[in-house]
Amino acid sequence: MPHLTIDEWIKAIEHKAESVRGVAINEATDKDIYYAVSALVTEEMNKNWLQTQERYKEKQCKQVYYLSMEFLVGRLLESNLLNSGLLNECNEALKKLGFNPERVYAQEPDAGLGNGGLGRLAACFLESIASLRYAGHGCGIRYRYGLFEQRIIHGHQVELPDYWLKEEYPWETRKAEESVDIHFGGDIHMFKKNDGSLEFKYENTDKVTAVPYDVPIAGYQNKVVNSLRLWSAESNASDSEMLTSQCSQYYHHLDHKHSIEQISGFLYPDDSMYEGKVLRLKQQYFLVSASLKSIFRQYKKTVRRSLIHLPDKIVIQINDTHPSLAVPELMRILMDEERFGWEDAWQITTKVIAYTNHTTLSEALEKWPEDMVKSLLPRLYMIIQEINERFCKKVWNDHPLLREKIPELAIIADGQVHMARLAIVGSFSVNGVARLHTDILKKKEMKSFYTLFPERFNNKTNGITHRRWLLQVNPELSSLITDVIGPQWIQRPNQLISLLRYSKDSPFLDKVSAVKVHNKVKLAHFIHEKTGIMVDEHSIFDVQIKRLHEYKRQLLNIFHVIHLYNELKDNPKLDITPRTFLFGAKAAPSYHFAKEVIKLINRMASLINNDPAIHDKIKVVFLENYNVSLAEKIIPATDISEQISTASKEASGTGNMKMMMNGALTLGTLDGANIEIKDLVGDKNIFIFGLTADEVLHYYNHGGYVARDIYHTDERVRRILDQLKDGAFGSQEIEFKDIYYHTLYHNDPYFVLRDFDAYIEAHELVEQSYRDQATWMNMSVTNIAYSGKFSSDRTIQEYASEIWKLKRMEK
Ligand code: 26V
Repeated sequence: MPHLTIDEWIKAIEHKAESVRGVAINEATDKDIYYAVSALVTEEMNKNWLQTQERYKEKQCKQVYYLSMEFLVGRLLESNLLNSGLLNECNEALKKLGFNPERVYAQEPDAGLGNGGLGRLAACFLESIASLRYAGHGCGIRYRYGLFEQRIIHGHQVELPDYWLKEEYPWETRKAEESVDIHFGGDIHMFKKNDGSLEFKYENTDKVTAVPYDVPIAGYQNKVVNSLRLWSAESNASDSEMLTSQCSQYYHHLDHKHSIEQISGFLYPDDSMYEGKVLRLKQQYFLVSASLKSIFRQYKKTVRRSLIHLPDKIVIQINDTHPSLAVPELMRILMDEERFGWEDAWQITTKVIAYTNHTTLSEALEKWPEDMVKSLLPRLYMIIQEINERFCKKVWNDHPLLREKIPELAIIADGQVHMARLAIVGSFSVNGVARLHTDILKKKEMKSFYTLFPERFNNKTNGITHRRWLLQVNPELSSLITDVIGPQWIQRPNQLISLLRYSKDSPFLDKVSAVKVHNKVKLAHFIHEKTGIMVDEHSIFDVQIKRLHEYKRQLLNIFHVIHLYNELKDNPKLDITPRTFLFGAKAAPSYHFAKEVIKLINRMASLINNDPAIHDKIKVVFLENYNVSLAEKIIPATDISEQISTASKEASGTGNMKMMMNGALTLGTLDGANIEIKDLVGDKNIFIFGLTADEVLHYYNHGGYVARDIYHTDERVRRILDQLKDGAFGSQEIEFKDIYYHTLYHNDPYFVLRDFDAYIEAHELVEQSYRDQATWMNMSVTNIAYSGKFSSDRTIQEYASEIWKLKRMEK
């Protein structure tokens, strides 16, 4: 289908609307057209999907499996059209048929199978793996409910279930014949065989069927189509088998079936505090066991050599510790099913598994109660015990200097299984996701492990797919770029650097600026439609969009807004450049403080937006239900990208990269990948403020910070906190005393007050800089020019050559 003309496209869409939806084109709805176009692009992708699989089989090339509890893919129709080389003609055909392409694409549910950074990274990685012609696939869970839908009602967050599969999902193919059985619980029997070796038999396990649903992942115009395999939990006993049974058994059966289906029931929200919930542990084992079984099946079908060669053909990257049961499960399969001895099985396992760490927040580290692991996964528990014993013995014997560290190194300690320790011990590579983050892992969080295994630790700074996050979401900017430097940047994002030649070219800067205004106008319409708030496209669009968490410091942002508001109330004539403060953030349902911050932002929005004394100089907008599709609307319209986490806390950040690539300037701390952005663009093209990671860590280790001192010495801060305590922004039901007490009585653990002054000063510099549009646009284009480094193509290239040892498929 590649070279259909627009007229042929029109015919094909008409025909598909009839054949798949049974409607004539003049009766068709946006939904009908969405399904018709999806069917057309599926046909195109399916051909390449089959061919890609055949080539992998024939060449027996090494493959990477990316195991992740989350894949935040968002909508797929437009990106599939783009990568299949069909987008432009399709758009034209749709318009000629009288349909608005954007509205057609918006018919698709936004697949929210992830919480935020970690899940979206997994989706970007799959796109880059396919675009770079690597053999690599995702393995995840087909949750029936994705991350909750957020509504803001009277300023409060309310969560609704995200039942995204209500209608047919055109991208998935159910592969019932490739189902596998997963076993939980049961009794383990040990036999001694004649040769002295041990054999394990399991009885009375609870059996769950894992059914794969495959989603094609198309590379950019290269005919490669890889797979994302999402597992769904089903009960294997059919309803009809139960017809003959007694009534009580029938209800028992239904109950059992329901509890099995719960395993792929919903995605857990990323909480402020890690909690060991048994259903989550079931989900993790379900993902790991199903994926490994299917990897083995594939290996046996194609390679047909002893499994001792597994590490030459397969590498498994685990996305955080969530799939770290892959270590004992791989050991179990190799020993109990494939009859390897411990040593060989351990050799294979530790050559196959690689682990990525995504956070150093200690409260987020996964630990499972020993008893829970023991009763849910008795055989895995035995294996973890053995891994732990051998490991601790080795440390004791070979590393006398680390003997006293054994309690912090042991995989099983104080009644808990420490998953990060299991992942490090059981893998050949441990990577952080930005330079600073990896350094902190080595020097602090995982210091003793680094002493033991220095060769395992490495950095892979995150990236984002520039095809979705620039080419697709900002077509106007993309074509301006292509006009001046040619289209090669689409395959080689580093070539964006050629834009530097145009960073002082006023006609070019004017065009880039006009595109930004155009995107802001579009977003302004959207905001008006959703919230009724009118915002000025000539105001500075100052944006913070990310999960709500104390360390990300949305509170610091809103304190600045309150400060500006106070200043304007004191002096209504104050000459400031108009600003629009935009927020998007979901709080975990049980995270009380985060929800208070959402309330405060919404409260300030309604006060400020409706205060005639402000004369529209500032507007505050909280857009509900921040997700991938909303990000796609906001990012191209952003002027200021707020990346203001407490230094050392944000492992990398990826929103910072997306906004930079769309010409926004970063206002940020020296944290995560902000540091690498700064190193590239230089101090004059970024607004950096606040404590450094070393300073923050020094305060944590040695004390010396007293939040109350700042309250007493900085009257701007005191005024804001007192306003919160005294109900200046409250109404009868709403008040913000918690924020006041939390900040002052817990000594402001994220240094909001400590960085306040530096933040205000940085904002003043932003404001002055914006007044000089020529300089601003020069800064903006400089940022775009250097953003190529943050393409996930670069990241995947590094994973592939340094960790996975994969070669690209030939063209
Ligand atoms: C933890 C939990 C615990 C409760 C159950 C659900 C759940 C889901 C996820 C997590 C861990 C989240 C860690 C994470 O998302 N880290 C982010 O990873 C990004 C990609 O590397 C990085 O850019 C962000 O800085 C980092 O916060």
